[in-house]
Amino acid sequence: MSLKPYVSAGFLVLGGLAVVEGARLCPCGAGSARAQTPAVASRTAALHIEGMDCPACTTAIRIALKKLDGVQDARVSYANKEAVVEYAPGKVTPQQLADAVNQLGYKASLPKGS
Ligand SMILES: [Cu+2]
Repeated sequence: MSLKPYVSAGFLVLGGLAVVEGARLCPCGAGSARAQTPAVASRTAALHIEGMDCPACTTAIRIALKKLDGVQDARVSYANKEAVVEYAPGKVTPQQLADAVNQLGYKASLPKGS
């Protein structure tokens, strides 16, 4: 396994937080799918994401999003440069979703008015 230069970036920013998984380790080809959990009250947010290099980057992003408390489902499209996230309002905010993606080294933006 080879470490790319940008892998270290995630460690510097986070200080005391134990979010080592935040480093951008694209599992290109090695991602494992997770079972989807049934949603209760949920809202959907669409994030625009720049910086995905290959389709497997979607796996890294999806896993990071689904780790967040309150995220019920996340679908990431490489072709559309978009993540569609089902989340529980009150537990997590769209901005926190974008922040999680940004911590991986991508650039997420929220649609205006969301
Ligand atoms: Cu990739």
